[in-house]
Amino acid sequence: MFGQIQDYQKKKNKVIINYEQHSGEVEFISPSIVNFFAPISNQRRFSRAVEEIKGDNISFEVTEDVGIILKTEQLKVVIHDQFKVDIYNKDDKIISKDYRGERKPFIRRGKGDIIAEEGHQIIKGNIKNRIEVLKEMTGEEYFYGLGEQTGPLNKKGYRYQMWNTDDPSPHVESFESLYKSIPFVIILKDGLAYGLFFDNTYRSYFDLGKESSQYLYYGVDNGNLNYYFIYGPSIKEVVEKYTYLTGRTPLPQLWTLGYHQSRYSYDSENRVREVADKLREKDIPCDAIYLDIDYMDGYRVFTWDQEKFPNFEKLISDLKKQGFKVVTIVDPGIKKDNGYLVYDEGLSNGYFARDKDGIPYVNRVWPGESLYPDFSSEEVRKWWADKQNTLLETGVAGIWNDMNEPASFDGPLPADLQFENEGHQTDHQEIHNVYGHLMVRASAEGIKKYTGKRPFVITRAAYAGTQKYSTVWTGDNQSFWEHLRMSLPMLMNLGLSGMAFCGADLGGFSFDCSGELLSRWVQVGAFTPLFRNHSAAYTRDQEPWCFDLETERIYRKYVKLRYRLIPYLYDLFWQEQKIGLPIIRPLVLHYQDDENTYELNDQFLVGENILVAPVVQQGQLARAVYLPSGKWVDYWTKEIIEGGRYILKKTPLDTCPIFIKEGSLIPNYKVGAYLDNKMNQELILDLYPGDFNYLHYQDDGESFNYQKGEYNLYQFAIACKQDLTISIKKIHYKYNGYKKFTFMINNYQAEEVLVDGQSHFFQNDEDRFVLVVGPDAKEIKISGTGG
Ligand code: MIG
Repeated sequence: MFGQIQDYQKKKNKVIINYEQHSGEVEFISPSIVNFFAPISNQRRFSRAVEEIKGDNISFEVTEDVGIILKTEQLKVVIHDQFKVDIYNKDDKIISKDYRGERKPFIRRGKGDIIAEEGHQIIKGNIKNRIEVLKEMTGEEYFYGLGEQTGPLNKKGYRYQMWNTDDPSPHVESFESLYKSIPFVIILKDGLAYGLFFDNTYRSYFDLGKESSQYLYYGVDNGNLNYYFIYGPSIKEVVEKYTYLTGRTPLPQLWTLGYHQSRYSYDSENRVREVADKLREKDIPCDAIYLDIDYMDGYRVFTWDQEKFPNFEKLISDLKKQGFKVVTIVDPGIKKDNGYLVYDEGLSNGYFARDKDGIPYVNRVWPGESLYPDFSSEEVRKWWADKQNTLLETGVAGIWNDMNEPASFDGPLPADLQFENEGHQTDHQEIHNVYGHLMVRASAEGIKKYTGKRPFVITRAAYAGTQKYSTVWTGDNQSFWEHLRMSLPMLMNLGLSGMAFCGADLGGFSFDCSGELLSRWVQVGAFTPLFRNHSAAYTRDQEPWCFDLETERIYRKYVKLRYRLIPYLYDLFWQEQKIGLPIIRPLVLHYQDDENTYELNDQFLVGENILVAPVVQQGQLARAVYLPSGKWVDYWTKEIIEGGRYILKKTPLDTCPIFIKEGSLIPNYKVGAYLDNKMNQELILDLYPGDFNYLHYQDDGESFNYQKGEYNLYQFAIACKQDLTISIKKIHYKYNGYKKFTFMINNYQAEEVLVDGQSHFFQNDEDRFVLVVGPDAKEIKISGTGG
């Protein structure tokens, strides 16, 4: 396609290579991130994912040998004819090599036509695309990321398609696409990791060994060749650098980390009040209740049904008094209906996508005949941001954007549907995968503008970089054990793909949940960043009290565990917005040298310190748990266990195996009915002795004042020989801080405690001791036994 190298020029961080047929650009974003670009469809460089890169000067050498050799302090990139590239690390080890041979698909034998007639799926041969990138594979690679996909953690042997898809049938491993498109893969080989991010919004294909064992394949039909090679060598660094490019989830409001109760639909004021009262009566902490499509007046977005919700504002303010936030669904489809304000405004201003003849395009979704706002236009996004206020001014606290793949009932949107695209008109093929991304960008901007608070948006469709605007959920799963099991690798890979704030419908959306399934699901949900029970119309009620007393008890236990852990989760979000690491993580992220962790599908870490090994099979009363090397403490029994091996754990229905890494401090809050940061005057420190530092972050949990410095940062330095020393330092102190600290020190019995030199009261319990100190304590010296 490119031909032979003619000549090249160096320009700042870039080298432009002129080939016989095209030109290619190689640009260093940092010493370990390199972008490869070639204008194929047009000359314009434009990204929906990468909004700004700092453009620091990167120093690199250019020499010529068998190819053009570019060398930074981290990488050696060798560019050849045909724009083939080979990349070495600084030790001159080959990391990635373009494949030069012919495509050699595995042989597929069979009488295709007859099988197809019977209704079986036939796997088509290799796809040919206009733009193709093939990289050599040796068979020793592990693949992670790729956003929200079915199948296991390691994507080796799978093929995926980037095309946002709403398919309500049960998600299974043969699905090549779901609702989100994140064209980013992390490759781990010989203990070294790198990422490939193909920033092109057109329908694209990733084949990671399904077609052949000799190469991986990326293909796309349109747009430009535009991809980033991101060297780690740790997975952590790959994720950090990928999110440096595409952005990070900003600090959320604290309440969004609480428990959320949803249903398709709580469709009247009475029903909503009933659910709210029940949550309080049953002592199940909860921060948010969702209104699904039936709250609207005939599915007209930015309206509500006056009969079923005659006192909408009063409902919301009453719920507020009970400590609930309300999140309302808003779909993109605008009902075609003269006299309906949103439709009239959209039509008269030309805000809807048009067909190739310039006529506003109509398809069908919930409201019947509907039109699609063109979110690729800044003006439309501004209008949409302003529309949010219709709901926000009533007290609604968050916006749920669904159906934004975009979905349609009368066949797919035509390929030649026209979009404004910031003045560079284009068609549906380019916009499809970013339609939801652009919609939630507008929603988030509206919430920020009208509430002044950190926006909470939840979306089904997404593209690379959507994490800047919205949290995501994984769409219409089912109440299957299989889907509980699958949600773990799916959420872990979403996290590695930048979507730190993610969750699956707890209990399953479609189909009927059972008490046992719900009990196991809440044991997972309690740790997923988004913690929301949601279920479909016509399925049996799925609120925690609709099964039996045992289910209700287990549910309460894990929701309360979640509420205890809130400050730990919030600390993870505070770190995340600086480095981009997800909240729930596959073990390989922290134990990259331990091959036992490479394919752990049913265990995860919460941050670095909590390991969760949930039960995801019906009736399973024991399970194997892999503990990486080091010491781990069983969260329930406080037993200390030597890692680097598998152990067997009993798992009665109310027990989810949880382990805390020795040398951890897990900050806790007292559990209340809901989260109110102003009430959190006491921090409880669940301490597992060791030698380490822990940083704890505190702010008002809702506003942007932290950006003006109104927050606290505490450093806890723990040293444990025989004696235990805890030093508390206020590294930054500009917010109304805690009134006391309660330390719960596990597996340690104290004999004497000195706080800043004064002898201090403490209390030994069975396997730990408890100590309460004032807000200004600086140094705690403990002599005793344990640790
Ligand atoms: O199924 O708004 O994924 O969460 O409850 C049709 C109704 C449309 C799909 C979403 C689901 C939501 C439902 N929606």
